[in-house]
Amino acid sequence: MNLYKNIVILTGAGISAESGVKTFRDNNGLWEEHRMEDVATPEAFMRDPHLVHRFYNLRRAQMSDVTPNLAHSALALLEANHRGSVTVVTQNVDDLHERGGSKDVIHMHGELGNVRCGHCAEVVQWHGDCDTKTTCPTCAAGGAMRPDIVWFGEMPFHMDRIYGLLAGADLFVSIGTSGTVYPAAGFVAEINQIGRAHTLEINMEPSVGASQFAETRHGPAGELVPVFVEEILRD
Ligand code: BV8
Repeated sequence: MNLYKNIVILTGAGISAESGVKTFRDNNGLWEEHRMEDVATPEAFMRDPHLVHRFYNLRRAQMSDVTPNLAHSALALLEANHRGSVTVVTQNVDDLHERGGSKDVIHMHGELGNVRCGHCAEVVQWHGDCDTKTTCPTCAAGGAMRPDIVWFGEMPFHMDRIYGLLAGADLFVSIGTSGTVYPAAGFVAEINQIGRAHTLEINMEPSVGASQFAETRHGPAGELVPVFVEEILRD
């Protein structure tokens, strides 16, 4: 009889690192080349839309060069075989969870594969470059398209659904996140407040919030996540 019914898994850039996707804060991370304020805020987009479009166009183009790793496929295996529910809440904007086979994925910080019209708010799938000349396929407004990404100071997506999932979880696992960005970094405190779930952190090194987890395992996600999944499915 499996111990856990409702499993919520939070992931961050660290789960995509072994696929070759740069993380944000590791030594050669994304922010090293750019100050966060220069590329991931609405003010930055107003100030220099070309720089911001270039930053996201580069990352969107990189998506076709990377493939899911063993951690992504292990989470898909868990979702397919676990008798209860398994939901991935990701801070990542890549599509590696979906390409790894996960079905129930919530992108709280948006997706590189979508752009949004600042004029009519339509969200469209986008795989090429987007720039200040791109017109909206829905309302034909020119120069109003932006990455459908949650920037600093903007409200993350699907928060009601996420807090509902946290309230019903009996296992909360955080994988590959430094625990520096809110509200995601606050989910473990939310879970501990409710007091029903076991909490596990799987990360290369202790995150900022490591002490809030009942259990921590440190090392590469590609190694540790398959072991964790195997344990859960064996129960
Ligand atoms: C909000 C999209 C409220 C962009 C991202 C002052 C001013 C303004 C805001 C704030 C402020 N103080 C606090 C805030 C809130 C702010 C915030 O938290 N700031 C931080 C910096 C203090 N948060 C926000 O602004 C959020 N919105 O609060 O709105 C609100 C309320 C009402 C009305 C309106 C608004 C929005 C935050 C979202 C920002 N967007 N991403 C993009 O991707 O380009 S955040 C960005 O950081 C990514 O999404 C990323 O996922 C996220 C967190 O980073 P991590 O994923 O953790 O990545 P990181 O590199 O840090 O860590 C990787 C980890 O993996 C490391 O620990 C490493 O050891 C590990 N690792 C590496 N390799 C491996 C590994 N682990 C395992 N295996 C490996 N192989």
